[in-house]
Amino acid sequence: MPMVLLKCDKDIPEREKHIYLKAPNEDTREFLPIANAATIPGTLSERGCAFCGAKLVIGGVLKDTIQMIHGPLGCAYDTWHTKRYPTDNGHFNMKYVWSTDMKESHVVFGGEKRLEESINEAFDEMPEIKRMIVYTTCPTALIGDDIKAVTKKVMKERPDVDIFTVECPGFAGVSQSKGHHVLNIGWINEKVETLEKEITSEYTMNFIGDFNIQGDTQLLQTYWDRLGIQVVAHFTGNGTYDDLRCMHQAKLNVVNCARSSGYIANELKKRYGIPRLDIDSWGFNYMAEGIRKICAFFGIEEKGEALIAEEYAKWKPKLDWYKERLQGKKMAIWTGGPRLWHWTKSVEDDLGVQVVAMSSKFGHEEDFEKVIARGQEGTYYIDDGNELEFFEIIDLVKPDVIFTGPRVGELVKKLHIPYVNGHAYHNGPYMGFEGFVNLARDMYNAVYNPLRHLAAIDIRDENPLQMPEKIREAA
Ligand code: CFM
Repeated sequence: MPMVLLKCDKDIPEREKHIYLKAPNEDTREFLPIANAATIPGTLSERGCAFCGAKLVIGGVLKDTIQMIHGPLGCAYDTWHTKRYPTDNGHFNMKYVWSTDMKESHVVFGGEKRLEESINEAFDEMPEIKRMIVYTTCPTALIGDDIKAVTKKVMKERPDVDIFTVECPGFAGVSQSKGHHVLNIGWINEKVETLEKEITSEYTMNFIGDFNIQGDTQLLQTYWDRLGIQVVAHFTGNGTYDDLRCMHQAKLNVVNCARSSGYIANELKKRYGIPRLDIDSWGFNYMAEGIRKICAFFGIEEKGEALIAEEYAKWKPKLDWYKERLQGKKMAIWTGGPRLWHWTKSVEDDLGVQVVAMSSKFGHEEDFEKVIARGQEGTYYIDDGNELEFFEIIDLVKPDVIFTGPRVGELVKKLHIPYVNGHAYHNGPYMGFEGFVNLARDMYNAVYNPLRHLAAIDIRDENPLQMPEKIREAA
């Protein structure tokens, strides 16, 4: 049976439709796991909320924008500082968090006044910052606070500021994926083409769906600079609010994360005729392929080849050192969705690593189409996996390393299986050529770290004087 009912799911048999085990000679299109559907009751879902998808993933990355969360304090705190997206202006986005700190009285009597005060207070506190995004949350959406009216009033009173509103409360969709969509569409409807910037190159593009995790964007920017390509806007890694208002000026949209940001690329194509080019930025083969496609579009193939040759000369020997040592290791990937299909083939081709289980928190069917096409036979493909399922899958496939978030990561550590932070990275960036060597290094350090063997020794049962020998044995 291609769809799998795990033992731990015997009381929620509907989960069978969400777990696929790829077998030889199958038409995999017939067996796509159900995805982007409401979590089944009884499942301890790992998903985030729709508000989080808009704020933590996309809006909150911007380097020059106040993020005003209109709601109780927790909505702001819990979508702040859990991802590492640095900026080249001193990490403004990671230093501060803003909230209207709604209390019961505001819920009863309305929170618009409170919001207006908070917006003004934030701008007064930070006179150098002139841009803001205001988000609704579950309580403020439920009581019907009109955040657009409030921001309009403030913008009238403060002509030098610009404010964007995102009305995407946590309950608006089945996962954070909904928040991506709402922000994408809101931005193109309200902000694109409200500003023009200076164009300095005949080659211009938007780089879409890359959030500068530990410097990804900044690393790739060195390639675009060397190729003479002007990036009009980064959506949204190390990006600015005003650059994103100029997205209509680019000649090409290059999309890395299609899941979170494909929507705006499609709209830019529809409304402005700007073509969309999807690339993978993780892995040597993929990165080289991406650079080749971009350069072919602009007719600068030779420049592209020179850059690839330089990067290979510098980084490929290092990659191969790790490949020799990682070859044949088994890996699991439990992240949001796209990284499954970005990574499964790149670690296989570039490092000889086999991906044996993948779980997506919020990927859609098209993400599963891609990952199953690129992934191996004998591998599990899971939608919205839960902890009990993870434990059972670990017993079935015995991975050497798991790329996942800290929450599940801390859990698998207790089973003495190493994890690498698949969301915010251990020591990134991971994109580009240099980045993939970093990924390989983190994987190597995780797999060969003797500490995890040590963790299996119960020191209460051991004579501490014999420990050094035990340690050597274990390692
Ligand atoms: Fe795109 Fe992302 Fe991802 Fe994502 Fe995410 Fe992320 Fe992810 Mo964590 S935008 S979909 S909502 S690549 S935060 S930077 S790592 S789950 S696979």
